[in-house]
Amino acid sequence: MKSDLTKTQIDFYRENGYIIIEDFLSAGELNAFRNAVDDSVRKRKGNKMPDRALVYGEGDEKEKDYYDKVFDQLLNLWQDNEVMKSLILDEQIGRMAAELAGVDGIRVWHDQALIKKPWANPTSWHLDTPYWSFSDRKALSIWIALDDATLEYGCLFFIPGSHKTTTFKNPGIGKNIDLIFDMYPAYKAAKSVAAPMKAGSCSFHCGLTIHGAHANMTPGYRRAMTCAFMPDGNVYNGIRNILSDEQLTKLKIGDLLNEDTGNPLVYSKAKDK
Ligand SMILES: O=C(O)CCC(=O)C(=O)O
Repeated sequence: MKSDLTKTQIDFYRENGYIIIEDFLSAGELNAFRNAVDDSVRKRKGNKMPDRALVYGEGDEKEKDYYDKVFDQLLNLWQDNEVMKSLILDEQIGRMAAELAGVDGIRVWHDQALIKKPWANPTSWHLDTPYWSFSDRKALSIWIALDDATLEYGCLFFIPGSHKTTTFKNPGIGKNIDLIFDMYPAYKAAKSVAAPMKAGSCSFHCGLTIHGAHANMTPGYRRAMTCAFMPDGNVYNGIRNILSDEQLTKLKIGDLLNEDTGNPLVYSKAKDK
């Protein structure tokens, strides 16, 4: 795993709200994580969450036919797949996320396998952080390409610098790819950047960077493994997202989200000395 970041890479991330790291995984790691995702797909039998029959994303049900064809989405593979656990809880990735964000400690919020099947719909422009149960401008995700994610297969796109001005208000993610510009008309004229990646490469993006992905214009698969990271010390903001019924009954707005079972601290600068 190519886990060392240069100052130039960190500066690029802070300025643009994303960074691409080519050849992040070794061939052996790529093969192992690819197989692990396929294994989870088989075992989950369509369940998105490891511990409950939950369909993630409230809007999905209404327009199931369309959203089912954006991607297959499995969450928290680290909780029921040992190989994925080794990836998601890897301290090296945690350190990269913390260094890019500029924080001393980072927790896993949730992981996701995002699989664009043959001829999948595009992923409309959206923000991530407004969906999460905490509000932190520094929260971010890693996105690892497990297949070649080219322009044809549904690569990511970013609007560089957008993370500096977007807010925690949720513009949603609609069938129309441009819905976000109703809330952010200033970005309607912005230049987007494609992020094609070879299998094994990865990107990090800030949860407030406007991003989306192309349709899959091929009969092949575009598998990606992602993980959202929450800077340590964040508090509950009242949004449910992945929280369980049990957590919801206990949590009050303003409570620390520091349960190691659900949101493990994967990197702490204090322990890294
Ligand atoms: O993989 C995709 O199509 C979209 C990914 C995404 O939006 C994310 O990882 O935040």
